[in-house]
Amino acid sequence: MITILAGGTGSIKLVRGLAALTKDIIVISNVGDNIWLHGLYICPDVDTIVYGLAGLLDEKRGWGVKDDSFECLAQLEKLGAPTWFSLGDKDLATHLARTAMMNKGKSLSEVTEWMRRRYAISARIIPATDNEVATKIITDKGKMHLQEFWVKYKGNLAVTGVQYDGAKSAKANRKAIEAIRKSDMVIVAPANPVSSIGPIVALTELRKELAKNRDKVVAVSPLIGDVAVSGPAVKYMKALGLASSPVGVAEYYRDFVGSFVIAASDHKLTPKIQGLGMQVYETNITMKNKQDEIRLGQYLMDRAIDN
Ligand code: FO1
Repeated sequence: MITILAGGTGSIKLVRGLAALTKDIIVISNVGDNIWLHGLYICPDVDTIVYGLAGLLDEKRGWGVKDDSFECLAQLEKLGAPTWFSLGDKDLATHLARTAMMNKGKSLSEVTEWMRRRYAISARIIPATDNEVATKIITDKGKMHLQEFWVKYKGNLAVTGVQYDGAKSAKANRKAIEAIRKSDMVIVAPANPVSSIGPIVALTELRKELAKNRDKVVAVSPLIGDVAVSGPAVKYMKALGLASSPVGVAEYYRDFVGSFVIAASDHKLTPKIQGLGMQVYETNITMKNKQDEIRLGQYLMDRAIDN
């Protein structure tokens, strides 16, 4: 069994590669991006994983449903409602159904489990916690939700810090803890370390469980050289005083990751990462198509057998 810690756009490719190779995979999903808008609970990273595995994802954008329309959004605009966050008509079905079920007392895990069954997805998808955790970005314009910073302000503000509101008191999902304990290998997807993996490992019990199982935790670098595979990873890392390189990511993960996979082109960084007590693997980590996703998935599964 393989467990993978995942965000959204940067993670789905590897999740899909692994899912093509085995049914025995559990995804622990970030919930720090979740936001309430128009009275609806939006869970971008959970939804990207669900849509990606169901074959519904808009691959170009990396989020939302493919071939979606935005009629509802246009109507909201006419009503003067905030429309900076583009919710597609098909995507809205997810948020409507989820919010209605949660209003009747279902947890986010229960709703996600129901959804993956409706879409006949064999991988299990577990939100890291059923409590609300919100990633907040501290900027020169004040503290704001990650979605506000990234979508409303297009990431064009100076960042001085990142906080995970609610994480201290949030309870890690029991099934996520069990998955870490029972898996042959735990993979940290090539996701934004601060905004996708950060909110997951900010959950005290979950981080402790990972640290206990450090030897079987393998992270794939989200950076090649000093360039992020997707999104604003470098901006957040700089704000936290981390080096914007795979070494900076490895330092951030050092207490709970035992092996680190980097691009072969970053070979010169290997000794530094080994110096953090990690095994280092060098390979091609770029995923441009389905073959790439499966190639990297297979590479990681082979490492699980090696261990
Ligand atoms: N990202 C954008 O850049 N602009 C949007 O309008 C936008 C809408 C949106 C709607 C649903 C959804 O699930 C994701 C959406 N995203 C949008 C992506 C999202 O902001 C982030 O990229 C993720 O939260 C990061 O993982």
